[in-house]
Amino acid sequence: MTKMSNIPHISNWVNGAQATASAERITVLNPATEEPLATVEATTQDSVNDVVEQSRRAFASGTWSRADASERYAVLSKAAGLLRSRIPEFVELETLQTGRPIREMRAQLARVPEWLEYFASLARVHEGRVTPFKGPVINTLTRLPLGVVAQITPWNHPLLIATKKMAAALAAGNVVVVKPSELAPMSVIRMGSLFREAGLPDGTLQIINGHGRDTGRYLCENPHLAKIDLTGGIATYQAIAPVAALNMVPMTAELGGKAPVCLFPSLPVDRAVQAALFASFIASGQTCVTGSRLLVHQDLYDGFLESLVRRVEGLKVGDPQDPSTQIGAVISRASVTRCGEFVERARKSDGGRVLCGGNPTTVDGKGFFFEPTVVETVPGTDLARNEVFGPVIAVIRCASEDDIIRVANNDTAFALGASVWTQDFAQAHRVAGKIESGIVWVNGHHLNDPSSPWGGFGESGVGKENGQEAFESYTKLKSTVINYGIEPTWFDPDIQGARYG
Ligand code: TXE
Repeated sequence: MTKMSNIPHISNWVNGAQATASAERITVLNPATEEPLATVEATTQDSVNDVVEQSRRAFASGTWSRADASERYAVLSKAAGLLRSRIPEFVELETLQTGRPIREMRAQLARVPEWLEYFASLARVHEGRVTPFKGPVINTLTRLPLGVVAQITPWNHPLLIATKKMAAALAAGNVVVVKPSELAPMSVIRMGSLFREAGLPDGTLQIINGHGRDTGRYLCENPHLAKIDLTGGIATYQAIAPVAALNMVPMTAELGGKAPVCLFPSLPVDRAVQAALFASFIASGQTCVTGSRLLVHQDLYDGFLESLVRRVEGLKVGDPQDPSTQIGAVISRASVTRCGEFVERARKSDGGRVLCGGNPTTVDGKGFFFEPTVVETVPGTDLARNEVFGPVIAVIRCASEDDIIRVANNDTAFALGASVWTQDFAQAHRVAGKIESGIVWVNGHHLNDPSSPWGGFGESGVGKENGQEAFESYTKLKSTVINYGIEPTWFDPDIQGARYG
């Protein structure tokens, strides 16, 4: 085990420099080896409030908030280029701190610069509007930045999720305070110096560390925020939302999911199995759109199940640094326990049949690993309804197309992602149209793009990431009404038919 004194300390990023905020520190572990990687600050309430105050000054200075669109475009584009040139170092950090296979992190991070490029472009091309206002009046609508915005980001895709939020907010001219997850903050902190190199004015992007229950809470309770953007659990949303409401702070929240993977008999069995593996086991099932419910039409079911189990048993769980590893660690010991509890409840209380996996495991005797697991169950059970956020997948036999749609829509309060797999063109449209979910993929899963709005219905959250929707959610709309012909004669004597509105 590495000695604590040998590991680096990574300070907060404030006003364009590393800043020490506290005596207390948090140790970041490598989930695959349980070894400490670094320490980060446990930022105190006073320090959080100082950072927000300095951020307010940065916003008021106008250096970024009133910068030309062309300047925002130039800085974000340059940041994209810098990030693209440094992908290998970010991949290494991301793999170490999340325990996810290097193959996944290479594929995911190679695309992250696109988010900076997309929002840079939106900043440059975004135009206001002129409304058809009655009379000799010109009414312009312009979008202004909000102010100091807080972004609370998670550990499962640390860099992707933080970058998509930062890019949208910065493109719109805001000052951003990011609080990354204490479990995997290292890649996000490194973005501070990268943005500085790209020319972002100091104080425009602040990155502070700490536990959610302390630092995250202090940040969200600060009354001077203009928006809170969270990706995390529903409990976190429920802790933050009342304060945000009292402070009249709008929220975007990207919470959990229980994505159905709807598999129809027009698919060859092998392709249905490929689809299920892809949807379910990326990131060891730790994504908000994990295909955690396989809803399989009965005409496909038996052959599918047999082949699925064989393929899942063959998945290579291993060292995340090894390019041939297919399944890495889960984020923490607590997560291993949670996966085990889901399996136990499914088996003991809900009559579920564990078809493969079901147990904690280790690699070379260490790490937080859980076997890829498939449990046959029925609608309405704990595993069919609730998010595991791990590699424990429910498979449910469904009698018909209508049955699949009914289970997909009614069995859970989440509605973030869903996929429909069929070779029947009409069925694809019919089912996709009836599924109640923020994102529906047809013959795909996990597909994303900076231009494509991302966010759920119901308990999966409010608002959207990505796309023009995200950009606009980081702005406020100002209406300027310019009169060039209506005289203010209302209270003059003997005036008939004057207009006041
Ligand atoms: O998330 P948390 P956790 C879901 C998933 C998972 C569950 C819990 O279901 O099992 O959430 O995961 C910060 N005030 N998702 O516990 O705690 C925290 O420090 C302010 C879905 O890891 O919500 C971190 O930065 N901030 C999701 C961030 O919230 C607080 C990704 C997320 O951590 C806070 C992650 C508070 N009171 C989990 N409490 C997705 N949609 O991809 C915590 N935080």
